[in-house]
Amino acid sequence: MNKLKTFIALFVLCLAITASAEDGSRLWLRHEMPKDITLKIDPTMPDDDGYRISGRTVTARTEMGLLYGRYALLRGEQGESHPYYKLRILNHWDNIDGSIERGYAGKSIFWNNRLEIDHNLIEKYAEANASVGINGTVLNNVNASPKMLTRAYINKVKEVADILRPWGIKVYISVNFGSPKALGELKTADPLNPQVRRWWQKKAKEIYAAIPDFGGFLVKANSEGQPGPFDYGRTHADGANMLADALKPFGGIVMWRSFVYGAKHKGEDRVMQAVSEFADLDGQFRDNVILQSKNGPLDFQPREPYAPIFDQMKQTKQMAELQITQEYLGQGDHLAFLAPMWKEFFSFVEPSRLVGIAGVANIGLDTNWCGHHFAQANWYAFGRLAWNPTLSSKQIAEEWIDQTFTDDRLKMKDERYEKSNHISHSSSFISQMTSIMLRSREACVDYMMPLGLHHIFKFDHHMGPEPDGFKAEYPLEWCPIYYHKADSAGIGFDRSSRGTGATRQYREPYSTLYDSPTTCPERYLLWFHHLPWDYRTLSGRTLWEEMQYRYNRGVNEVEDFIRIWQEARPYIDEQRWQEVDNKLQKQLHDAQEWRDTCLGYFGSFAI
Ligand code: GCV
Repeated sequence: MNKLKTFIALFVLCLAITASAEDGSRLWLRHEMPKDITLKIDPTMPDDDGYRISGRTVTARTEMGLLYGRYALLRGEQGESHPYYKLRILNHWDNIDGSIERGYAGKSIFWNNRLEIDHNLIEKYAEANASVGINGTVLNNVNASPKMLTRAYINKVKEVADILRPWGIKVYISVNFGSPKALGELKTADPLNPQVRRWWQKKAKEIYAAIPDFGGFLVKANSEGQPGPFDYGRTHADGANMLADALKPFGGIVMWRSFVYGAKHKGEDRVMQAVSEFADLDGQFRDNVILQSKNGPLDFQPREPYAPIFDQMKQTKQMAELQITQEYLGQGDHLAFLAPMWKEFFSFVEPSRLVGIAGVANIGLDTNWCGHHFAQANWYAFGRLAWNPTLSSKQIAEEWIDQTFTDDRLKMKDERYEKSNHISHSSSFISQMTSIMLRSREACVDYMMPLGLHHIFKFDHHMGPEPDGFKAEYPLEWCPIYYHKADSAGIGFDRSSRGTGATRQYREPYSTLYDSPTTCPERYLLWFHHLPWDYRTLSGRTLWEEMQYRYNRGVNEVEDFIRIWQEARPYIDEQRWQEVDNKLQKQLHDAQEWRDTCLGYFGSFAI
């Protein structure tokens, strides 16, 4: 059976990679399929879906390993490779009406009001995921509709699961903790109530009857208005364990999110609230519960220090949640390659502390899947790092560019390109594109949040700057002024032991390092400290001068990206060149807006 499934997957792979090179919907999957590949099963290999490639021979213990190895061969790999994490999962924030929370590439590929699934499209999606080793997907938003647990939706989840299965991808769903009550079936959703427990057990049975390899639930509880165990005076552990018990007989897991603020610890520094809510519960979760936390303690800012909850939960299984969709990084308009950001996270949180990785997807119905051609690179990078977090950003960028922009025709051009001295004697097209990608996230940081300033974003949609943002009707933690605290004395959020004490949530040496402005890395300076405008930075410039320098540097970088892109024009098909160029022009306009708005506003205090 497995053999048949993989055969089907490989057959579809052959069809897919012969698709037209100019097809706007294509992803990085475009190599010519080598004709003479040999596939071998070796039961003595380690017990996972890894592979070994020697010349044109792919060897693996499992059929999935052969499929993964095949794609690896296509991208030029040789040698042996094994997945670092068992759980490599996309989280779709797709609503059942087809809209996508923080989605910038059109509507959902899974959901629409007609409850129709486009099998071809889902098949392509599956192939793209399998090609980079992604093996799980949560099909709906963490702000979950209770309807997801009704028969009609379970049937649709089954339909998707059947398409994804041959590609080694399990389906999961986000559940609304209040479902038994919200669906009108019970009067309560109290996790310790026996009827509620039975309701979830029955629901799990119903789901597994339809989807025997169903993965489990993702839960956002008592966060941003979602129901949860606090509503009944219970803890996160009570809530998560109740669901875990229901899934356990079938092998399912619960991914319980730690993204909480404004509930039990309302009023405390927002970045501290997750640790305050969860630290005491360490050791109380079932073994099929995984605590899923965002990489930073706030909310997917272009740069955050790592979230200290990863230090604090020593006996609880943990997953990192990365955001592939660029909610705070220019959305569908800015070129921002995120591998360097995720690598930065892994430099603080040992990959071995985690049992899996989740990525909030950036995929939608747009012809190019992700809104911006270069945003596909973040989907690709997520998969590659979930498979192997030790890969370098450079390697991932080069692989993606090579597979996405260069076919034989373009490679021929590329040789000409090198000779033509358009960019420089020694640089090839790939290295110039890699350079843009590797510099792009840092450029965003410079023009959006230099020196650790954060959450200066416009309300609600989080695109563009609003440094004077304050609205009495919103929670204070949504207001930019809460974060930068600019006044005539200085700027920044004092989270040192003299301020909110957030630095104390970190392990050593970071706790001590972050606590003093003289040892705190400058990239986090205003995240942890409130400093006077004439504070001397490492460059010798005052804080105010350094801010100006960095905002300008960010804008200059985008200008340089445009220059390089202009020179690359002859070597990229016109449609994609033009589409990316339009986006870069918009990015430049936005970067200038960030610089001018922020310097204008902060200057009114500094000067
Ligand atoms: C899914 C931020 C986003 C919300 C998102 C939330 C979360 O607040 O702006 O859109 O909701 O994070 O991760 O739950």
